[in-house]
Amino acid sequence: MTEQLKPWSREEFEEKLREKGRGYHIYHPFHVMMYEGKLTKEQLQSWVANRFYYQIAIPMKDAAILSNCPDKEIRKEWIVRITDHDGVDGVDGKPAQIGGIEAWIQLGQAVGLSREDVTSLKMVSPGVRFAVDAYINFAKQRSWQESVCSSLTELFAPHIHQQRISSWPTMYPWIKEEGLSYFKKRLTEARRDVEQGLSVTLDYFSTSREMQLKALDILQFKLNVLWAIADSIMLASTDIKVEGRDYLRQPVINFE
Ligand code: AHQ
Repeated sequence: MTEQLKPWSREEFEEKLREKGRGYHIYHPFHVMMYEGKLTKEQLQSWVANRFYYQIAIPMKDAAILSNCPDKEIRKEWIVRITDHDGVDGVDGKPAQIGGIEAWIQLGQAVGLSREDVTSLKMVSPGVRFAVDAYINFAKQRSWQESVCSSLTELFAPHIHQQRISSWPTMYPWIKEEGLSYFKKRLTEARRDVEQGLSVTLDYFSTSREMQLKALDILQFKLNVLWAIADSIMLASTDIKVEGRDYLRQPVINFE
């Protein structure tokens, strides 16, 4: 049926992509509680430790996209996403660049975790692993254009990074200021990333209404990945009381 419909104009298509922002994880109750200063120190620590699993996945996801992309010009632009996260060692007198993964570990230390608490992945919940692995596998198995499209949740990322930069010093004054450097770093990187991602998506998927609807479904898949990550972190870091009974989030099982 959709094949008879004309494709949306480039502007309309971009608007439809941006309208998907209504499902962005900034509206997830866990992130709303974070913004409102309602998270405990333990919940913030759990979020940082769990989200580390997503952060270390990004370069692998981007390398999967590169491995599927035959276009040298696209690869020359996309590859910077890997060094943004892995960093660059100082060579020939050039200064080293700290990457996002190291900055995230410093965020962990700023919220009171040890480097080992974060890098050991011992605090990462099964649901977070499942959602992040689904994102990496998507990038490995789908076309590079579809995986580029899935990265477009970053259309909405500067807003959530700015929220943290603006609210944490007031809401969580115990967090060391340097912990925010990751979010400040991403503000510019995300805006640059999205320019390329949007251009590829608007070009590749605008051949038909059916393809444009497919792009919206791909973006929804990634929105679901981010939402599922927040769901899992919220469950792993919140004491559950149901009908007056406390359910420990880490069940204490005494094997007699
Ligand atoms: O720190 C984030 C990041 O580096 C990326 C890369 C991009 C992608 O390729 O999917 N998405 C993304 C995101 C990052 N941070 C998330 C957050 O809430 O801190 C948001 C997330 C995104 O919007 O996709």
